[in-house]
Amino acid sequence: MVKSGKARAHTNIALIKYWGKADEDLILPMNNSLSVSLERFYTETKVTFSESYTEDTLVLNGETVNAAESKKITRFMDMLRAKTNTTLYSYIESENFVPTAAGLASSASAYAALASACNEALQLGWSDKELSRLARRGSGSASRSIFGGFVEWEKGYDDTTSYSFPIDADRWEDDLAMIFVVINNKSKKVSSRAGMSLTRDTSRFYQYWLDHVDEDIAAVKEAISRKDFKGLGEVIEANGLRMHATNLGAQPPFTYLVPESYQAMEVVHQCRELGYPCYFTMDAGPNVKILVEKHNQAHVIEQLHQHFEPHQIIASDITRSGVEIIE
Ligand code: 2P0
Repeated sequence: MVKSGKARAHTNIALIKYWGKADEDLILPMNNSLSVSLERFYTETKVTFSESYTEDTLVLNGETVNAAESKKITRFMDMLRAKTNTTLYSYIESENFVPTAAGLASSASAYAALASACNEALQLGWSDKELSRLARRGSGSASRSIFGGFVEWEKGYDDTTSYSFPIDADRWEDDLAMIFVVINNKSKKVSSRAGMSLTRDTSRFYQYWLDHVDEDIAAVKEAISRKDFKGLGEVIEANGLRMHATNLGAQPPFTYLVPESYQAMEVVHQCRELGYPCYFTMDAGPNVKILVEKHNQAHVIEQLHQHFEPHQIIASDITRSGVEIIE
């Protein structure tokens, strides 16, 4: 018996960050987070289950993956088998459509696509809400990549109550874009998993982070409901910087940002002075992502070109499409 399914999921960038787990095994976060899904960056994954397989195999961009990544996948597939009473092993073919220069983490789109492909292959009939819970077990941010547009991940308190859902923005997403300034795509020294764990456990600033994140979520939702770009931008920029500040308070302290990251932030400030509103956010790496209204996108890119090489600058629309079955 052979069963297969193929799905596509877009990656997402958090505007209000997920930083720290309440449960490492279930991947329950310490706080709610909120993201936008990106048109240009996605993963397509085909999963095949067969009685003839004796283990799970992952082929990523045409190459069989290393033991560490394969261990994460096996753990995810073991969890799925337990949940669905399946005994079949899988052959997973995954392709990342992310410009290689972008150096973007793809675990969000990867586990969202895998969850959906498994749903199709095993004919589980799970809803998007159930898929969001399932994807979360692979990587926290993957719970948000089940949906398009603005998405909130409700932290919940157990496996059932922690999942993401879309936020109605009356198609405001169509007017917005995100510009990536790719500083470098080398592997990071501190993985996001290790970084958020160290910070949660040791940072003197972590409680402050937790105390203020709910008000940021509320302010962002209020800004979305009014299509208030300045209101949205000011909150997301402050939230991103505050996440990075928690890392400086960890023991030992660490940072993902490098001098070129600050240079890109400075260009964002200059753009605002020139009358092109735009706001930055950074994740577990040095790259800077800039949220902009589409009608100002070309102006901001022109300013960035004065400091960065053309190949370092990649723009993407925001997609309102969630995960989809493609075969
Ligand atoms: C986010 N990041 O909200 C935050 C902001 C990075 C910085 O989610 O351990 O790959 O697999 O749950 O989802 C990156 O962490 O971590 C991340 P795990 P994940 O997008």
